[in-house]
Amino acid sequence: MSSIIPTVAEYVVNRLADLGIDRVFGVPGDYAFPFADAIEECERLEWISCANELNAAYAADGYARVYGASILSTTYAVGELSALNGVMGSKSQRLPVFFIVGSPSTQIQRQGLVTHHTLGDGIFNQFQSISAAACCVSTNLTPDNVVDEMERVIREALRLSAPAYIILPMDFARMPIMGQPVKGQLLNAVKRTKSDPASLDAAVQFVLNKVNGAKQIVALPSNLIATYGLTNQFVEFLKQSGMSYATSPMSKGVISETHPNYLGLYSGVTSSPPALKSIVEGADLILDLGGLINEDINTGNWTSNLAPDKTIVIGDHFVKMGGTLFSGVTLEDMLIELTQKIRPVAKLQLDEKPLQFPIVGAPSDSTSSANFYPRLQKMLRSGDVLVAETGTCMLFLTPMWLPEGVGFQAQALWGSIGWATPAAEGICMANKSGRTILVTGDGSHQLTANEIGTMGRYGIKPIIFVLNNALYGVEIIVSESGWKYDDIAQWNYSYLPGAMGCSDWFCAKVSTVAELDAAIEKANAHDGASYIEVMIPASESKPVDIALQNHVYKANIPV
Ligand SMILES: Cc1ncc(C[n+]2csc(CCOP(=O)(O)OP(=O)(O)O)c2C)c(N)n1
Ligand SMILES: [Mg+2]
Repeated sequence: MSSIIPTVAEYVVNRLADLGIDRVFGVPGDYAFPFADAIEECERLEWISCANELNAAYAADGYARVYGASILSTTYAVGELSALNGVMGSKSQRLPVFFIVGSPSTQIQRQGLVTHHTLGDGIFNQFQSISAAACCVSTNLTPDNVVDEMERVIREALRLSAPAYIILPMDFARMPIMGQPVKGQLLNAVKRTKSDPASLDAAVQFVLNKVNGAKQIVALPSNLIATYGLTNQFVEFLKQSGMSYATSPMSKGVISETHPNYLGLYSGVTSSPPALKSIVEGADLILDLGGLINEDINTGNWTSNLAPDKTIVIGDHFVKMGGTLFSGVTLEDMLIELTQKIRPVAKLQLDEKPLQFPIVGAPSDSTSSANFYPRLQKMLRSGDVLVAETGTCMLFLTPMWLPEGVGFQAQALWGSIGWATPAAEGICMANKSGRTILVTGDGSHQLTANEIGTMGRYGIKPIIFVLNNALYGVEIIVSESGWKYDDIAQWNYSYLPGAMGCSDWFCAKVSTVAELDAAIEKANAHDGASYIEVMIPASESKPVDIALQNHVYKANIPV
């Protein structure tokens, strides 16, 4: 920090850097210069200039998935409003993103001056409520509230695992703070909210009684296990209880798929292996760790059948079964207590094991989904994180069995196309353990492809597969074909990295299996980023049967 007493902007960025976050994703703008200056001066933080604010928000989302929290910085109004879909996505996916915004000075605001990035009406606070709605907590900082407010905001963002909105007028930003600065701790050392002891005892006893009275028990961990940093605790719980578990499209990757108690991917009629549906639904007790399992896409369009009277939901801060509800209990404390007190339970038997997809296709065959996905699966190795975009690829990637140590990230609930490309940037920057492999459809990629230039500029080394079918293919699958609005502009994707200044990238366009094999071999060996455009026949995207469409969109809405 430049002065002995830090300025408000310096204090904010340093207090967030205390958490161990080492990058800030953003786009600078004059009202936010004090933040940008403080970030550039802070040795613990690197400023990552993204192509636009939406990309920055997606990148911050990706970073928070791996590290546990992240920082996003934009200017007032035009910047923050551009970021909002991304920040709202982080709220939906339960990720703490500290969203810091610089605003016009209080001198400008008090005089009601007509100034840029406003509606010219002298009203300055009308965008705050919009941005704050994408967050779980918000604060308007001043020199005298900044110390207390930063503690409150950090605590709330971590308690609710969701974004925090921090806005700071430009003049206040350059003033010294009042009060005693707080030196924070690294994220994994921060004490999280504790449960009410009596409620915790009662909830734990309730769950144990149900467990003791059940013979076939299955756990369904959600993404909250990862966002609250509870993966190791859940592994310990599995060790003590011996309980079988399944993931779902929304929670794929939160926990190993090689564990002996792993059953597969539960997703209603689209469960994999298919027999898993009856195993999960036939259990006499289901521990739903998160409470979002019955989302439509997560359950093959609500084809799940999890009896409420057999399902205990252990949520972020509550435990619920039918009309019985315990509040004031955290998921973390529940897992810790249950790990200590649970008796070993029977392992569920499912004979079908998730497998390596067989490698198919002759060298001269055209590339297709059938020959691409097995090759992708084969190239995965421990430490890799597979990033999956919304679109047809999700239908292939969620049932794909992942080798040990391979992570999986998707925006399965919010589902905003374009997320995956910048998110892969943030994930790659936070993922110190291995490679980051992005799979995106061409249509989705067109929304945010300009972030490739940022990746090249900062020298990160993702492996990117762009699936070129010249269509919004998945939209055809879920509706009638023939609409022109599902055709997209035909780009030469493999030229993009070069055009965006990415040097030392291995780029290829592949349309035969031999070319695909050669490109994967090259990408595996290349010490640099790779960008592989894979041609996929448009004819693969066929509408599902009209009866199924009606079932999905008209008939099968749960009441
Ligand atoms: C921001 C946003 N806009 C529109 C949609 C609707 N949508 C969902 S998937 C999709 C098409 C994806 O096409 P592509 O990435 O090419 O994948 P494909 O299915 O062709 O492999 C669209 C437009 C969305 N989910 N998010
Ligand atoms: Mg497409």
